[in-house]
Amino acid sequence: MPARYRLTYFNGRARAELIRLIFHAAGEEFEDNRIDTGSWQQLKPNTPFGALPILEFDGLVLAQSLAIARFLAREFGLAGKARFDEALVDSVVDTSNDILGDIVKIIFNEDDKLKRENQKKFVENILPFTLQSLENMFAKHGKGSGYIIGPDLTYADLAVFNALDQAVQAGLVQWQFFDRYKHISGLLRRLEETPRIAGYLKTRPHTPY
Ligand SMILES: N[C@@H](CCC(=O)N[C@@H](CS)C(=O)NCC(=O)O)C(=O)O
Repeated sequence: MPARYRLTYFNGRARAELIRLIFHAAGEEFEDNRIDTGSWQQLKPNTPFGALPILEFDGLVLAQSLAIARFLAREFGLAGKARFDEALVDSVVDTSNDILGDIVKIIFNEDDKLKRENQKKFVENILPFTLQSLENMFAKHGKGSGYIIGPDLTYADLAVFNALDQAVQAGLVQWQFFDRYKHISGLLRRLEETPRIAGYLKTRPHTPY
């Protein structure tokens, strides 16, 4: 039987990887439809906003990576419990998405000088400031659970993991960079050891970004 959900994106992590991580963390089946640029030109006019990723299910189509991630997180119980917790979770996801935006801008910058400047600013200022802010969120809202908005795993944890993983995969920092942030490094270890996530990380396609 075909999977209920079909996620369409290019063959890369970028704006689809958080969605893939949500599926894997929840243990939900989906079709990971990775298309090439030729197929994209045909599909583009038939997508809601002319961009990927899109999620198709039950005859419906949803676009915008964060809208898809939030929808699935709610469906799978990974969005936070109380209304304010949901908002805190979203605030962490949006912060992680800002980091991802910075990474994408650096990777695709064709001006070498500007690229180097942005990379320096990212590694020396933006990333440390954001990591410390996330540490503060753990201390205040983690409830000693090891998850950023405790007591349970939410898609905020996956979003933090994803943004930092993409920073490492892009060669901007190494994993050791996070060691001095005790809550974050603990979370990264815990997620990497979670069987469903570990299984995916081992088998996912190798792509440059
Ligand atoms: N805010 C959107 C951005 C979507 C976006 O820019 N997608 C790019 C790939 S990362 C795309 O579809 N590019 C192909 C095109 O615009 O034709 C999201 O998060 O989904």
